[in-house]
Amino acid sequence: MSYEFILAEKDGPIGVVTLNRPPQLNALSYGLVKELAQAMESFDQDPEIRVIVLTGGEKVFAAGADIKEMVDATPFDERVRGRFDFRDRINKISKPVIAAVSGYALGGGCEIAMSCDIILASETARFGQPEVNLGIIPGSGGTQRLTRTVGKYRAMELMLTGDQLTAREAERLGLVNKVVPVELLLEEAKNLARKIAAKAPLAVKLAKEAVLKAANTPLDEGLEFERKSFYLLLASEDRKEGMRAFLEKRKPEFRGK
Ligand code: CO8
Repeated sequence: MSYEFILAEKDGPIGVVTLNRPPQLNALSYGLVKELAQAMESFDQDPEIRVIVLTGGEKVFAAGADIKEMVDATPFDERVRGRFDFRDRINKISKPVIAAVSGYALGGGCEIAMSCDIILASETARFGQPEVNLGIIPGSGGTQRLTRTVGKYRAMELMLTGDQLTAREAERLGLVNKVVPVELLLEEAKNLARKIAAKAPLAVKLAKEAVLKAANTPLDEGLEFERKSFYLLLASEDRKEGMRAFLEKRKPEFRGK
């Protein structure tokens, strides 16, 4: 499939999606968000792909929702266009998604990064929720995901001032897994993706689901989900292969079954 506002390419078991509206700092127009949902779903359904890397290139991740598109929008326009329906579809991707963030990740851009599973950042990355400068608040998970990640007081300050975090600050606050030089960012993300892609796909899928449950469920319910997933994986061919390979001192060959 060819896209207008993003690039989507395969690199072995990795699906790389690049936001691609550089003159607008990858502002998240409806068209872009729609294509992003389509591309990510297409990789999610592709049996050759095991991990998705989402990036905006070296200069900018995304400077937020497209303000030009929003300036005259009524609540009804927004609802009919269904921006959040596309966002919800992005949140439902079942394969691991690694965000490779360089430059600005602001507003909806920060929110898209936070809805990924792992965030790698270049030294130039800047994270923020500047919506308050526009008279709005984050609309795509920022108030909840940022608060759960960095805690109430830092999230409150960021949300109320619109200030930005540097990559190092974000790393210290647990918002970023690792900071790397800009020229190495995509390769580092792909290396990490390859490492995950070599693991048993069903185990990876259920591990992701179980970790995500931790944010949304009481402990007892999360533990129950974990236990059921554990039993389920005992029935997979890959777990037999994984355990046998360990005992036979060889590399496992996982088939996602
Ligand atoms: N929307 C539309 N155009 C944008 C946006 C944007 N968010 N950000 C930058 N641009 C455009 C500028 O208008 C400019 O275009 P032109 O060259 O035609 O004038 C071009 O990109 C370059 O921008 P600047 O000249 O401003 O570049 P600077 O380097 O001086 O500044 C900044 C970079 C700091 C990133 C600045 O552009 C900025 O503050 N941008 C707006 C950031 C912002 O407020 N983001 C939040 C938007 S609201 C939001 O995201 C709500 C989320 C709702 C959910 C979304 C679900 C997908």
